[in-house]
Amino acid sequence: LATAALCNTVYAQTAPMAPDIPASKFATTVPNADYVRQEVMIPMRDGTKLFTVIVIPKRIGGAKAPIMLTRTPYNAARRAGRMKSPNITSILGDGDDAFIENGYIRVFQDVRGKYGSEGDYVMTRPVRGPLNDTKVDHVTDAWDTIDWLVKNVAQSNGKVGMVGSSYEGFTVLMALVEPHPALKAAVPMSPMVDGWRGDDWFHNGAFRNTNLSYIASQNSARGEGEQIVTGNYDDYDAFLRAGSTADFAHAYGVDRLNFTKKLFEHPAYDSYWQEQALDRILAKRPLTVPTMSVVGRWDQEDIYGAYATYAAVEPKDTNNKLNSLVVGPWRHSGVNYEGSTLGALRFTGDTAQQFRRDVMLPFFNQYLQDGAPAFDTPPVWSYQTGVNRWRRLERWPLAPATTPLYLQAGAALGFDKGPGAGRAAGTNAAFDEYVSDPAKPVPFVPRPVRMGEGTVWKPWLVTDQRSYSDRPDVLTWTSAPLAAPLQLAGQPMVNLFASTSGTDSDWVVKLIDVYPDEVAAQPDLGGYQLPIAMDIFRGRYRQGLDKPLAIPANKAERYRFALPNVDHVFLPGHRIMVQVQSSWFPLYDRNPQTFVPNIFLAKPGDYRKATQRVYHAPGMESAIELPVVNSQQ
Ligand code: PG9
Repeated sequence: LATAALCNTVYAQTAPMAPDIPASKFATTVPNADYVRQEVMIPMRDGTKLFTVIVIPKRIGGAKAPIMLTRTPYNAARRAGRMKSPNITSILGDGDDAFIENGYIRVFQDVRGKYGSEGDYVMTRPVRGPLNDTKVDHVTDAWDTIDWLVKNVAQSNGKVGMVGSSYEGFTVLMALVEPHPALKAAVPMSPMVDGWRGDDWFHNGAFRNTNLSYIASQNSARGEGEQIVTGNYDDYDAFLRAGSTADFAHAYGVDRLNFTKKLFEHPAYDSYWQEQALDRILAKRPLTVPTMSVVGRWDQEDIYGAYATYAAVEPKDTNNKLNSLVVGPWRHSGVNYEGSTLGALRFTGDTAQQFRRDVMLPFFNQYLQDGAPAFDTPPVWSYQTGVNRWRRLERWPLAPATTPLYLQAGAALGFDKGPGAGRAAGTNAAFDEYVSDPAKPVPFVPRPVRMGEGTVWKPWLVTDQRSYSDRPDVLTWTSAPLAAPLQLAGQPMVNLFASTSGTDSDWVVKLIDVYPDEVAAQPDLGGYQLPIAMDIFRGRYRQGLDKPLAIPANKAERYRFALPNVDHVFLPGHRIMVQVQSSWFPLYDRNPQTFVPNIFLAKPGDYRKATQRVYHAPGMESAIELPVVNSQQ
């Protein structure tokens, strides 16, 4: 009776025409949740409020706990809401497993201007200074956020850690520029550090066309943005038919977005890029917060930044305690997912979880959890590929110097310069040559190219290179099968003597591990050409990254650039291979091979075939200088 009366009363109070969608945000109740989830707007020093989600595990009860903070442009509500569930393990990501098990308070915040946060969005907003004349940046926003959290989250023990990958790794590094005293430890993963040298936007001056769809989706709206719709199944066709990258951007309207304009206005490594490179900024700051930089060996988006930051900061780490480096056998952000395979490669179990549980968690715990034991943080924790094992190292790189591996006549590779200083018996050629045709650029993965598909994009840096080694526009040199293991630990350097019949040129160089013809344990690896380190260099920058210069036609010039770091053992029976080509499409924009002031704006007539020569002649001994380590460490 009582219930019926209550119902009648309630119904009687709701007018038939009362609006049925609440005026303010409505959320269903999640009964029996093992966490408390709060959404707050945290005020910054300029009055802008940033949307922040705080997830507190109920199991900590009345105890105090540390906060693990991530600042993101990728929707904090979703980062803390993978699915609706009463279980904290279901609402947070796989990469949060170690934090969940150890009672951390997990916090995600939308950066200014994205999703629930107020303010203007500026892509990877530069630090206050010549590029940022406002009073706020990610440095101040992180500081203000941490200050608010430790003062307003009742369960906070006053200690905060920061973690995040890629853009979220960039915001971790930004917080270290002027860290809040409560920020006790940081793990930037695959951080975007230098957009021109080797992270997302360019590699050595060659532009990464994938960015245009990223910019469309991130910069066309505060929330979910637009997609580029080409009507082409194969991205190769879509980009080739458009013409230059600016033509492509124009065709789909993304040249109207400010960040596209900024990219097109700064094709060289000018002050715009130099002044926002975070390794350069952090090198000038005191090192006070224990920092563990993490990256995947085959990180297809930000393979540069973690090593660069570690190297820039390392001279300040006098006791080898505060600045550490972790490299796992992962793709971009793979550290936060299952890590037992990558493409065709199989590793020793879930290497990503091994790192999170056995290294990252005790690293954070010692600084953040009251009473946690000290952890002997490895200065470098590296997964050695080829032999598949984790190693604790005292420094990086291990190899004190490099040893040249010469591109010899007769498509051979060797640690000597080859017969007749580069002229193999029976050949007179002082060079090998190919024709690079911008109308038929070399694809970076087998066609059809589907850059937006995770199964194509995520493992592409371990793609079997057999599809390219026999192309007439790719040069290939191969060593004899190795009789003994060859261990590399450091950064290979390209030292190429090459000419072009054009007046500009790209040089793509790949260091490859060729598996034996038959691999009984895993037949699909028989003869596999596994990329160990590959990169591209835009020839116009050979005399200075900020000094684009035409290349004199048909004149051999020296091109010197670093490949990504390797920690790899070429096993006996394997062969070493080097490939050289002049396009890597459509990931990288095409070099027209005619010098023009700005390649973004090249016109159809600028794209011309060119004859490319790579020399192995006296005084012009092309080589890849390898970081060889002789003893097994
Ligand atoms: N690699 C992505 C990105 C970072 C920074 C700027 C632009 C893109 C990312 O995964 O966040």
